[in-house]
Amino acid sequence: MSHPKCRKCADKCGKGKASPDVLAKLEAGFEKLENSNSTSMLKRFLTRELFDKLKFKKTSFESTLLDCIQSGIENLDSGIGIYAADPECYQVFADLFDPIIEEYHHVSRTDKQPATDWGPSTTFGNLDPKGDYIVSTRVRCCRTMKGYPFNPCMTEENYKDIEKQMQEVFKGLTKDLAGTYNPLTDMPKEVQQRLIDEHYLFKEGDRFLQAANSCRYWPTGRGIYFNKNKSFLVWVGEEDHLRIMSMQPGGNVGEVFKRLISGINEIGKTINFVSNERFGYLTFCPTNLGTTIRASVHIKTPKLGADMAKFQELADKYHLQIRGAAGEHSESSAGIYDLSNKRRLGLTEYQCLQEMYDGITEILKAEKSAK
Ligand code: ADP
Ligand code: DAR
Repeated sequence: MSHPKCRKCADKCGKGKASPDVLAKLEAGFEKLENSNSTSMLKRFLTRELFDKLKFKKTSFESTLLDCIQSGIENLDSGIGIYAADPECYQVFADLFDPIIEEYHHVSRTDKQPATDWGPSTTFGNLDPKGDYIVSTRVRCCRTMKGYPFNPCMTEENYKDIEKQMQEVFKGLTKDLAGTYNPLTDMPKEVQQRLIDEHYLFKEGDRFLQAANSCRYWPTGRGIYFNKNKSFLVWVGEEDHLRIMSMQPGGNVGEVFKRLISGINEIGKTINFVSNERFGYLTFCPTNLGTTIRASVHIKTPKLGADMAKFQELADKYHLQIRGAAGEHSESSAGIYDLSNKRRLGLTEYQCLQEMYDGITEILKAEKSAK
């Protein structure tokens, strides 16, 4: 089956097998990786035997192993080092993706992702009613639109199609979700930078995404939707086709979660999201599979931050990830940290929120009792 919309098919680069040019790049990349001291999961799991088994394969979108591992070859300091170039990659290159997914998400080969379950969002209240510690709360999901590959294999038309479909969907959002779509193509640089600095908008592709061929045709087909008070937002065309998020100042997790559920359900009435029974909602990066939920707080924990080894130990105990307040690959500033659930595959949406909620509750106790 070929996908006329897909770049690779349009290039007609051959049926079902990687081209000699791709094979040469793969061999050179594998040798570079093999001779490096990279500690990425790609390096650890891609043996020569597995490489030889996978290097000729292509998906029906014409994605190759190179499309998946090029970022990990370019960036030897990657943690993971691999992305799915299209949704089929999780099957075609399963021998490489499976062990990485199982180790990262602590799931087994036979596990199946539970059905979507948002639970009673009224369970979650305000973690910090006085506002002494939690600066803001955000819950985000990633979604893939059926029929399209991911970034490395997308055509300029694909980006435009997805953006056009979403602009129609956004017009139908009402009440608390009503707002405007803001394409990056029309956005003055200073407005873009301010939205990034205020934590609403994604940064321009980092080196990992650049090397994964995720930034071609930029900024075509990229943009951000937000409602009147920027508490419901949708990123279009960044790392995933869609990043859907709800956020607000303070620690009212229940309000943030309820708004996300309402937004996702509204968008889901029109857009077919890609999912399967093993991995739930499929995403470009395997670290985001399953519920795709990252529920985070920006929290002032200067005392815990004074001993990062101990702070990390506490975060690990509650399956929390510590990031800087400017997002991934950023450092904390002024004792404010981004704390979020680490697990998103193998549990329900409700359980992800419960895990974050319970973990942050313990973190607050520890910060309050720290000397
Ligand atoms: P993602 O959450 O989609 O993986 P990042 O971690 O890069 O993406 O965060 C994207 C943006 O969202 C960054 O500007 C980051 O500061 C902001 N952000 C994440 N969590 C929160 C939060 N709880 N409150 C405010 N901004 C947040
Ligand atoms: N470059 C990837 C990042 C993995 C997780 N972050 C994402 N998906 N934004 C790595 O292998 O480090």
